[in-house]
Order: sequence, then C-alpha cells, then structure tokens
Amino acid sequence: MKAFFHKDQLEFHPKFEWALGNRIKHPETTKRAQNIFRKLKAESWIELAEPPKIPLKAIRDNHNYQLITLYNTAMELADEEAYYPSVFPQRAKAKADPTNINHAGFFCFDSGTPLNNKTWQAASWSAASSYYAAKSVLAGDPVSYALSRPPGHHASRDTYGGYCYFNNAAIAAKVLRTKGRVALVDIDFHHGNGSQEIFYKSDDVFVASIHGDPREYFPYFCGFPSEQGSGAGLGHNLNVILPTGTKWPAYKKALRTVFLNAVKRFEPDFLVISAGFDTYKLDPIGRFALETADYKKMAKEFDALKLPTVICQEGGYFTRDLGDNVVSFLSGFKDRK
Ligand code: OKP
Ligand code: ZN
Repeated sequence: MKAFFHKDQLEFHPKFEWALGNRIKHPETTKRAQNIFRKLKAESWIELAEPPKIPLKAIRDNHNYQLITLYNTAMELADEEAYYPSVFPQRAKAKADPTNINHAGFFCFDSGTPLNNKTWQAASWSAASSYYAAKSVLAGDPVSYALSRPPGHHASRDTYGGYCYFNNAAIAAKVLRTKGRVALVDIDFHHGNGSQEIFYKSDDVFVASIHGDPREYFPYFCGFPSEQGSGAGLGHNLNVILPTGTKWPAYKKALRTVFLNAVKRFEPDFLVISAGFDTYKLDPIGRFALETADYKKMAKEFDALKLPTVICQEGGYFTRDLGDNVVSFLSGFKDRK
C-alpha cells in the first residue's frame, strides 16, 4: 500500500490556540506526523512515496482563489509571527481583501487555526499527498493512504478553521468523481463541516460523517441529522451523532445499521475516508473510547465494500499512540494487496 507524504508538511509549527480565552499549546503538532511516518516506515507492506507538486487547478477546483491569495499574503509575515484573527465580520458590507492579512477573519471561523509564512507550504503539500493518493487509486492501486497534515475536513470552499486550510479529502474526492460516484466517509471525532459544505448540493458525491454531539463539541454549528443535502444533493448527506464515551460495540452497531447501509444504497464506485483518530480512548480532544485494535476492525467494515479507496489523515492528538492507530487501521485493508 502506498502512503503519500512530503517532508515540507513538517515546516508548519502552530504554537498555540485560544480555547475559551486561554492560550493553550497547539494540539496539531509536527510530532503527530513524525510519529505516523515512523510507524509506517517500520511496516514492510507500506511503501512511502513523496508526491510531486499539486497542480494549482486541483486546489482551485475545491477552493476560492481568495483563500489561496490569503495564504500567499501570510507568506510575507516575519518568521515566528502568526496571525490569529480577532475580528470575524458577520454580513459585512465591505468586500474582503485577501491581500490584507487583517482581513483573514473574513475567511476564518475559529481562533485555533493560525496563519504564518509556512502555512501555504505545508497545506499545499498536504493537499498534494491526498491528490496523488487519489491519482494512484485511479491508476489501479486498490487502497492508498495520504498522511495529510495539516488536516482538511473543516475547510470549505472559502473558509478555514479547525486546524484545516485546504480540504484534502474533498480534493481526493474530486479527482475520483471524474470517473464515477464517490462516497466520502468521515470517521474523525468532529463533524466534517467543510466536506459537507463542498458537496452539499452534489448528487454524485455522498458525504457521511459519524461524530460527537455538535451541541457539545466543535464545530458546534453543524453536523446534525437534519442536514441531508439540498437541491440535487438532497438525501446525499448523512450525519450520525454518537454519545460521549462511545466504545467499539456501540460504534460498530451504528456503523453497520445506519452508516454503511446508507453508503451501500448510494452505490458508489470509490471510497474516500477522512480518517481521524481523535475517537481514541486517550485522545485529549475527542471523547469516544476506541482502542488501537478497534481501528483494524473498523477498517475491515470499510474494506468489505471492496471499493477503490483513498484514506486521508485527519485528527488524532494522542501522539504517542497515533502511528499505531493509523497502522492498525491500514492493516484492515492489507488483504487487498
Ligand atoms: C480538528 B479535527 C479544544 C479546542 C478544540 C478545535 C478542534 C478542531 C479539531 N480545547 N478546537 O477535526 O481533528
Ligand atoms: Zn477531529
């Protein structure tokens, strides 16, 4: 199985985030990616591959050019300088100017997702990892993994937040959709609001997310079962909420009876998995209670669909066990190649 990762994804070091007025250490560290990389390297059946540069068009297919401009504006920040917007215009009259870093708040929806002079570099290489993972699947690989860090599922066409800058999984889904119907399933603890928004009106991409209750957890404003898509996309969006403390038996039950059944009914040709591991029992942010071995069991449920599959890394913040959890998950697809 190929695993895509570029070293420059490590150049970005968010230092802190604001959590209820407190400055806390940023959970989305380079150590996360390094831990995953080290564990992948130890597996002989995993082939690490460095992606080439992503064509700008592949980013622009998913994101407004203003968002790209903003990240390029941030390249002019001084080393060690980070921009955290503190003004978020709501229904403002003035037009946003993404060449002005002070307008970042127009595009941003939280206080945990800093911009600095390396954001573009890391985010575009992360997008490249998922883009080429999707390309490899189109070229015949049954399953590919993208070590996409920074993550992506909270980023929409023209907004960033939740540690996400470009929606890596959506970029993969758009590559695959040129050749058929795509199911994008999101197993991160948090609702994938960006992916939902990007495909909300699409009838050829089914988006399903299984997550903690948004009334209690990020992103708070979406991820409810009533959000089912609109227009041609009506019925092609699914949100499943599980209670705090959920363990594998209850997770599996929801996965089989609701989640996977809906995916099958859609009859997809390809599968994209937004794979977050903040559902882990020791995760400092997520509040489910899955164990390392459970990720292999979960993967086998997806593997049984027998679809060409792209797996994109999302969250997971208990760094010590993160790589083990990723390898456990990927091992569930091992029999296919
Ligand atoms: C990103 B992903 C905790 C604050 C939480 C946002 C969480 C973003 C999660 N003190 N801030 O879906 O893993
Ligand atoms: Zn998450």
